Amino acid sequence: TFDDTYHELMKKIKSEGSYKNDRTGTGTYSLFGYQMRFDLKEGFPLLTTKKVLFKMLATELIWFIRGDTNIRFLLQYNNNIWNEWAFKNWVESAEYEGPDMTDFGRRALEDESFNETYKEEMARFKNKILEDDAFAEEYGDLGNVYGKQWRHWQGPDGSFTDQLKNVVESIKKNPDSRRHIVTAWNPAEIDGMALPPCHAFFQFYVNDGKLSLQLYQRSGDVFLGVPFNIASYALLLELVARECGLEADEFVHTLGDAHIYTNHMDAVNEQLARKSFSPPKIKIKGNRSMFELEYEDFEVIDYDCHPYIKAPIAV
Ligand code: DHF
Ligand code: TMP
Repeated sequence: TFDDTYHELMKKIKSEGSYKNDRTGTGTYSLFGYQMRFDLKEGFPLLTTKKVLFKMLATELIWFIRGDTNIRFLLQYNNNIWNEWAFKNWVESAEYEGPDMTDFGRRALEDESFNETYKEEMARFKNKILEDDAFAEEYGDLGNVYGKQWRHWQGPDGSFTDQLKNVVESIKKNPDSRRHIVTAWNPAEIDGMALPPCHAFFQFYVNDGKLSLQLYQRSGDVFLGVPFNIASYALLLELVARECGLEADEFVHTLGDAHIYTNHMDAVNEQLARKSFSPPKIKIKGNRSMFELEYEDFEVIDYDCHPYIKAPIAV
């Protein structure tokens, strides 16, 4: 099952991963180079050994497809997955005058009274993003991240390339092409990003009326990020297949640095002890194009899963 494929990766990191320090100061167990294959003809790969919040990854994918890079859209769906990275820009700006938020991610875990102050500041920040247009424009934007690169890649002459529209057109017109590629990794713009793209590069492949997608992810937080990434790219593959009149075939997920954060180990063991259910199915309702889809157009059917497992995110 899809869960087994994912559990194999967690087990391999546990048994063969080396301890490695990382940018966030948390520490990880890590290995380099790993590939998983998910056959979408067997169902939709939303993991069942813990609850994965479909609404969060679906609204994030719609946000990418819209070419949006401002967290205001996500907050309107009560989606908080990108807050910390926008908040970081705000508290490090000259305009911020509140309590010191240096290293807030780690301090919030270690110091209960700081955690209270942090939660208040974060709540204030979120309200301001939702209510103050000028503030949102300045501090809600994550910079030249996924949405910008997928839809408005800027070339040296200033002109824009819509990689996503182009790839859909090339799949329709020239299915056998070996150049069906979208890249979010734009070396010249890495500096202007809240976080350099983790899911950096993907390619489509057409064979016998069926469409596959392979993703290269340079860095994978295997417990928190990767379950989202699997479901998100499987959903993208379903959308592009539907747009092109093809059947969705395989999602191939290639990882560079695949790691488990040291403070996720208990959560990982809890999940590994669970038995999987059969995977759910995904339904895309109506006939709106993938470029106009809304969250309400998606329906996950028969999602039986074990309870949610909470784990801290490394910032
Ligand atoms: N940093 C790190 N260290 N790991 C990540 O996975 C990550 N992902 C980012 C940005 N920075 C990151 C963007 N994607 C969550 C999932 C995906 C994601 C960001 C956050 C997350 O926290 N998921 C939780 C709960 C979500 C919620 O309660 O809203 C989960 O349990 O899946
Ligand atoms: P890095 O830029 O130092 O690699 O840190 C990024 C962290 O976020 C790393 O743990 C990988 C994780 N991540 C994912 O796993 N999936 C994602 O979609 C994103 C945005 C980040």
